[in-house]
Parts: sequence; structure tokens; C-alpha cells
Amino acid sequence: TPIVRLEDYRPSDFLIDRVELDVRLHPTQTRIVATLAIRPNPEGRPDAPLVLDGDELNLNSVALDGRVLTGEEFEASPHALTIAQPPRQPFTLTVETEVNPTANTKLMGLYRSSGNYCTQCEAEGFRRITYFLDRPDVLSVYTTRIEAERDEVPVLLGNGNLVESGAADDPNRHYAVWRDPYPKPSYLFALVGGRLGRVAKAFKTMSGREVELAIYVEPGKEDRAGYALDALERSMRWDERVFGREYDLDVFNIVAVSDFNMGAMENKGLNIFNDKYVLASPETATDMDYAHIEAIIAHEYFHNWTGNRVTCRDWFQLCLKEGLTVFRDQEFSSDERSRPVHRIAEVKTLRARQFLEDSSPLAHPVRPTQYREINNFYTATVYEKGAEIVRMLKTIIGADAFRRGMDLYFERCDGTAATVEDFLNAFADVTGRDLSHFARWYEQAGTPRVSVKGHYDEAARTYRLDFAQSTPPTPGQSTKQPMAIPVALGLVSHDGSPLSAACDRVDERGVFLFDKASDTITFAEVSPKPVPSLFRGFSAPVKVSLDLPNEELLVLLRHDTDAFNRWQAAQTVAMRLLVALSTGGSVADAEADAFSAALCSFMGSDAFTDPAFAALVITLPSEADIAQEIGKDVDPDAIHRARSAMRRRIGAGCSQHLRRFYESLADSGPYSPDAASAGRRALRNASLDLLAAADPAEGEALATAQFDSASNMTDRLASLGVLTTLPGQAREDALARFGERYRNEPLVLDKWFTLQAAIPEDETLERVKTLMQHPAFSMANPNRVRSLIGSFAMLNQVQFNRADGAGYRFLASIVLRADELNPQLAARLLTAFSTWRMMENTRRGQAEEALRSIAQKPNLSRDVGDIVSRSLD
Ligand code: HT7
Ligand code: ZN
Repeated sequence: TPIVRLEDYRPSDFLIDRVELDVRLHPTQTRIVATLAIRPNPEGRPDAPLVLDGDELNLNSVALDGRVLTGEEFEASPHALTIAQPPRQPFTLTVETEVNPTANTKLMGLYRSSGNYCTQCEAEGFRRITYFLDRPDVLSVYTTRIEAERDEVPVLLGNGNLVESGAADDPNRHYAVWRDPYPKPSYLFALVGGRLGRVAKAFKTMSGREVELAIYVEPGKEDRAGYALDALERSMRWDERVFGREYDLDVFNIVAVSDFNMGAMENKGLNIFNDKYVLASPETATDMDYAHIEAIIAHEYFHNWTGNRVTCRDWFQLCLKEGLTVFRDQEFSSDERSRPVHRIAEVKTLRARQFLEDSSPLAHPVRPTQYREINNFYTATVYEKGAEIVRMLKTIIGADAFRRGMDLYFERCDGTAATVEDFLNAFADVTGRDLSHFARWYEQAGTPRVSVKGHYDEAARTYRLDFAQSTPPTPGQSTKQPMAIPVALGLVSHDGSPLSAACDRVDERGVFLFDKASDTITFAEVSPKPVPSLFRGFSAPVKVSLDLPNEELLVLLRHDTDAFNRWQAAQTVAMRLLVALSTGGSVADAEADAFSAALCSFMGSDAFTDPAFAALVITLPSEADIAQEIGKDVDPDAIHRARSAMRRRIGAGCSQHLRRFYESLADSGPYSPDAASAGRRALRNASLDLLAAADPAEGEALATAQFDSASNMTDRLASLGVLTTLPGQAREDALARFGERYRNEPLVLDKWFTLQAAIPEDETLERVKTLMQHPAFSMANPNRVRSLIGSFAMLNQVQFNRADGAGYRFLASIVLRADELNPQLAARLLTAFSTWRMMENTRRGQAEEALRSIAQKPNLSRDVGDIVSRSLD
């Protein structure tokens, strides 16, 4: 398959100013008439042919300026429509295609979900509806007429504002015409037709415009859309207040569908969501579900400015909209919830997903330079590291300059398809700074390692920090340059008393910009010897090694003013112990006891002031985190044993505090998803987990009682999660009751699938295979596949990585099956193999064999072919 390269970018030879679509919905024969106002692009080649993209299309007819073209005047295949000699002045092309939405299992283009019609066009789905210049730098104004049977499809939605609707010529049919006045690329096109319930709310923008906000869901589930609607309203207010950005249409519609490849899609004025990120009730959704709904509703809404009003010139610029929009949704959630707690959660996912990707064969720059399949670049690197780059920029230039730069970016780029350079230039221009070194973050893949050594000179009362950085090689990039790394830092005294220190290399915001291979900074007037607190708030996406003894790290847990680093200190000590235990190193009892004692003292001091934070502090790094830290010759069984032993030790050593939390933090009053209530539940359930580790009998009794009496899904699922760690009849009974109770709730059954797939026992693979026969399971539904099979591969370290290779072979067989229905989904599942090279020898051999069995299969999709070949490279 051809490789697309950034360096080969050239402007389109033609532009399409206006698109009129006439869509007659039909389950198997939907007919689309597209009328395109085309003109040569002054920046294109003067004699170029017109080549429109298609994908699995059936062409009925083509007309140019109203005249039907004969077979000699064009060339058509399912994947292209070519006119060799098009007019050299503006002309109208009318193209009629026919598609089968019911047969569309790829969930790209026009498809059906639970009988409703919907579309997904990003990145290259529009070409599965009609022939088009399907690239993000071709911006057009769209008018969409949708017609369907009135009974079968009572609701008809499109982009923009509704301009007309009524009865069609056939009295059983009706139509609606939607017009979106804002020029947009084809990937933002959407339409929906179906039988849907609706909740709505009026919104007045900051300049006084009236907007109707509406969410459409499966009829009968309207009462589960209230939280999403509220989150939408809060997002809109926040974007006005924080970025000065106002909504620009008369309506904002969101539709929830149950078959969807990703989380949601920001189509102009008509967002389409995976229903998992819309529907919530206390009985069916956990605190985490509520938080995700809030974040994703905000994310898609924020795209209206970062992505839609300012879009991307080409797909290499994907981080321009995604990294920036993730940054914006993270800031929103931080403002709505607890900033430090949210920051820790962000960093946990960044490390678990992006650092992992960056150290795998799939590592790539935030702005890749080439791709075979763009769908495979909607990655943690583009999204999450992309967001970290924006955050570092703000850290370096300061909040005021950042806001001025954003304003300038919107002013200059509104209505255009922009690049990363356009973005950075706005900030360079408002600050007068040269950001060319900083721009390396977009180009260079891999996670930089920063090692720091501290030296205290008691006589001179100086404290010196020696920094060194390096970035390991990644595919296609064998040598690396130093990065511009903002280090937010401070010094902490051993007893927590304030400490004065002066250093002219540290700016007024406490940031040192470390941009060479090595550098040294010295603080004057420091006494007594301090403990350095580095990368406060995780000021850069790097791996830090610091030669501090555990006792000094535990000073940070007690006294640092930076909450992130308090948490980080506990994690670092835990990780040191867990790595030593997992790799056959010796851990003195005294060392492990000192850590447990530090946690107890933390629990005894201020855990109640912020329970959500405390829950994070007492939760050990995951098995996958430990594997990543070890990095080579990984033995997942040893890691599992080490982590279980440590949980037992903490559970036993701190049982009094844990019982106190468990007893005193029980919910009183009705469920509320707010962050404070969620934090109390999180600490209580983390306590239960540790108590159960130390005393399985007590744990089983407490968890069973909680399971029976829970008044919300958070507590019910947490207790079931604890029970899954305790083999026995109580667990099986609880699982059976849960499955029965929620047999008609697919999104809840997903949680049930996930818990069972993650059980770290040899029988789990058989259990997963049996669950694939469950009436609610379907290979055609991405949520079901991800929750059962994706969870087995991504969450169950010991069973996916079984030494006998059965976990790998199972995933390989599923990937091949999924590839026939939905290549995007199959390719996602396949990325679970990205850790294969860091396994010990036997497992590495088994994984390689499974990967090769996929690679040698004929007719792989481009999606799977790309991932498998990069994984083996
Ligand atoms: N911009 C969207 C990314 C996307 C997508 C969504 C649904 C299905 C297929 C998709 N391909 C790409 C989602 C977002 O980041 O907001
Ligand atoms: Zn996005």
C-alpha cells in the first residue's frame, strides 16, 4: 500500500465551494445526489485532471453543468471518479451514488446502528457516501436535504440550521433541509435519521444569541441524558469565560448511538456520540463514567473552535486540533473538579498509554511524517502528548501570553485549514520569542529521560542541581536532539518549614527551561539541606531519575506544597520496591515497612481533607506500570506476585486507618456525581481493596455486604471488583446476580465483561470464550468487543501474556475475525501486542509467532496490515 508523506503535500488542484446533497434514506439502497460547485484552485496545477475520492461506491450517473456525461468522458471505479479534461473555469458536477447502510459494518460513511441511520466521516468516511475531494483543506458550504419514510425515520438531522421540513411528494415520506453556513471540510459532515427521544434546553450566548441545545437518545432513555446536557451547558459557558469563544449556530445537536468506533465525533452542529459517553444514571453509571461524559462532551464541543472554525490543512496536522482540544478539555475538567487530582489522573493515563506507545515499535512523533493508514494515528501520542506540548507552551510563556496567543491564532486562522506552524507563530508573535527549538516536541518521538543529581554545600549554603537529558531511539529516528524542557521546581525543607532560595535561572513562575544535553543550576542562601521537588505538576512529559533516598522522597509526601509531587513521591518509592520485588532483587523488610508506615502516617494526618487525593496516594502502580518501568525481560507473574504481596502488607499495616475510612465514608443521602462525593467513594473503595488483600475473609464479607446494599453503580461495581480478586463461590454468585440484574443494559454488561476478563487466573481465557456466547455479546459492536476482548488483552497482564502463548493466539484469532467486519476495531485490538518486545524470552517468542500468523494472512485490511508490520519491524 502507498505511503502518504508530509513532505509531498501540495494544495488541491480544485476547490469545491458549495455542496448540495440530496439523500433518500433506505435500509439497503440509499441514494445520494451530490451537486458540487467546483473551480480550479489558483494554487493548484493548471492542467490537472479532476480526481474525486471514493471508497466502495456505486455510481449511478455523472452530469457536468447539467449535461449527463457519457462513458468516454469520465472514468469511475469504487474508489475514484476521474475526469481527465475538466473545464478550466467554475462548473457544476452532479453525481448520483447508491450505498447500502445496513451492510456497512466498518462504521465509516453512512451506516445503521440499532436501526437508525448515522454517519462517521473522519478521517476518510465521506468518500464512502459520495465521490469527493475528501481532504481537510477543501472547505465547502453544505446544504443537505434528507428524505425518508416518516414512520421508519421520524427524526432527520443535519449540520447547521434547519431551513425547511415537511411532507415529501409521497405522503408516507417526509424531508428536512439543513444548511451549514460555515465552510468546512468533508470530514465534519454528518446526518442522522431515526426514531429517537429528545431532551433539550435553551442557551443564551455571551453576546445574547439564543441557541437550542438538544440531545437525542434511544426512546425511553431520555432521563439518562440530563448529565450530558448539563455538561454541555457548562462547557459552553467555560469556553466563553476562559477562551472568549462563543457558539455560532442556532442549534447544537448531540445524538447517541450504540455502534461507534471511537468516543464521539465533533461534526459541525451535530455531534455524534458513542452512547457510553452520553447515558448516565446512578443505577447504571459509575463516578468515572460521569467524569468521562463531562470530559468528552466538553472535548467535542471545544472542537467547534479548535478543529472546526480552524481546521487542519492535512492529516499530519491532526495534533493541531486533537492535542489542543484535549488540553482544553483537561483544563475544563480541572476547573470543574479538583485540579491536582485531575492532573494526577491525566498523568496516570499519559504514562500508561503514551509512554508505553513511545517505547514500543509503534512510537511516532506528535506530528508524524508519514502514514499508510491515517486511522492508526488517532493515538495517545497525537492526543495526549499533543496536549502536554500545549501545556508546556503555556508553562513557558505564562498564562497571559498564552491567552493572547490563542486569540491571535483564532483571529488569523478562523475559516482556514491551518498547520502546527500557524499555531506556534501566533505565540512567537505575541511574545517575541523564538519557538523553533520548542517545535522539536512535534518532530521528535520518544520520551526524554532526565536525570538529576543534587549537591548541597553546607559551608557555602548553596544547593546545586545537575541535569542531563537523552531520548532513546525510535523507529526511523536513531539519533535525537536535546529538547526544550520546562522544569517547574522548588526546594522543600525536611520539616516542612518555609525555605528561601534564590536562583537566577528560575523564572518568576518557578520554571527552569532545560534545553541543552546537560546543564547546572545553583541556588544561593539555602539552609539547611533541602529536598528538591522537580517537575511540579508534571511540567513536562519526561521520565525522571533522581538520586534521592526513599526517606527524602517521603519528606515530599509529607511536606511538598505541590500535590502532584506528594503523590509522585509515594509512587516513586512504591515503584522502587515493586521493581526490586518483581525482578528477584532483595527488599529489606525495614524498607517495605518504612513505606507502609509513611502511608499510615499520611492516612492518619490529612487524608480526610481530600479523599480523592488520598485514594490516589494509597493506590499502588498497576502491573502494566511496573512492567513498563522494568522495560525488558518482563515476567508478568512475578509482577503480579510482588504487587499482591505489597497490597497485603499495606492492607495489614494500615488496617486501622483503612477500616476507619471504610466505616466513616459511607454515602449518606442520595447519590450525587460531584467530585467531592466521588472522592469519598474512591477512598472508601480503595480502602476495601487493601483490606481484602490483607484479610480475604473480612474482604469477602465487606464486599458482599456492599454489593447487596449498594445504592449506586460506583459502589456496586467496586465491591464486585474486589470480589473478583477473591476466588470462590461468593464471587461467582455475585457475578451471576449482576449479569442477571443488568441483562437488558448493554453498557452495564460491558463493565461485567471487563471485570471477568481481567481476573488474573488461568481459567479466565475459557471464561472469556464462554462470555463471547452470551446473548449480549456481538463481534459487530465495538463497545462489546472492547469491553470483553480489549480488556482481556490490555488489563489482564498475566493471562494475556500467558507463557504458553494461548492469550496471544486467542487475540490473533479475534483480530482476524474482527478485521473482516471492522478494520479500525481490529487494528486497535492488535495494538495490545505493542509490549511484546519487552517480555521475557518464552513469551516474546510466543507473541512473535502470533503476530507472524496475522502478518501472513492474505487480504488483511490496510489498518491491520500497517499495525502488524510496524509491530514486527
Ligand atoms: N475527531 C474524532 C476522531 C475520530 C473518530 C471518531 C469516531 C469514529 C471514527 C473516528 N475517527 C477519528 C474524535 C475526537 O477526537 O474528538
Ligand atoms: Zn478530538
